[in-house]
Amino acid sequence: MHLIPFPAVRPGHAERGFTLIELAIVMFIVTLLLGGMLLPLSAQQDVRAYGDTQKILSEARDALLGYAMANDRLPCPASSTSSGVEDPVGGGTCNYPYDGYFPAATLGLSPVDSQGFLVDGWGSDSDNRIRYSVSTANTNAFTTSSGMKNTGITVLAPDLQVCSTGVGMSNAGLATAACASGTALASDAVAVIYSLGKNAGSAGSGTEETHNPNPRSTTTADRAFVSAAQGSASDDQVVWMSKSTLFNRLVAAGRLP
Ligand SMILES: [Ca+2]
Ligand SMILES: [Ca+2]
Repeated sequence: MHLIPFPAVRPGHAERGFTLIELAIVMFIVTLLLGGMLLPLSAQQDVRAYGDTQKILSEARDALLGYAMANDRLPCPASSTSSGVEDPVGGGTCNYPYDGYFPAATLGLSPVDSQGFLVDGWGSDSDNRIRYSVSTANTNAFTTSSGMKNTGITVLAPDLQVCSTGVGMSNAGLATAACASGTALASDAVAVIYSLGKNAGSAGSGTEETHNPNPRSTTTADRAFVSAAQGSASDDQVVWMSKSTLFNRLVAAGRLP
């Protein structure tokens, strides 16, 4: 009885070379398949990070409303060294009204990084910290204890602006910064909360997002922010608190008028 192994293992046989070619083809196909799978995977991760960030921003806004109802004022933004605590503690005249961070420690919110700052869904780098800005209108009434009640609901005029584009913005970098005509998504916002988005590590290079203060922006912080469509000009994710929402909650809580 003669059993001959198959495929043949005899040196020099033609089928040996053929097997190697087959292996190469299989590896080539596997590489193609993996490549095809990796792209959708990263796209899926982006969708998840974007969604997580939107949820974090929305919860942050709710937490601010809760804080306002309990404390008769909004917290001041945290500074880069205050470990997520408002600066100054106790509110009043905020040290960083337009270019500070969300005071997660003051509000007891998570997820925070090792230094107490609320972070977005894109990572845990210091650039992934959630930004928070608050109106200084009516002599800081919104961040001063009982400031809103003492000023009166009819006099209060929060002045943060959220523009759909930075194009044509007037007085950028000045106290009177304003959206171009027809581009204001809000012109009387009390607070603006935002993430620098996926490009946080190099944030600020997009023509729109340069109007939102971030570590690499050369634009002076001001009261106007840009919430543009997601794209090369901006990937920042921006939410804001409207005057009506805040007043509605404060009246319901018996804090106003
Ligand atoms: Ca960005
Ligand atoms: Ca700005």
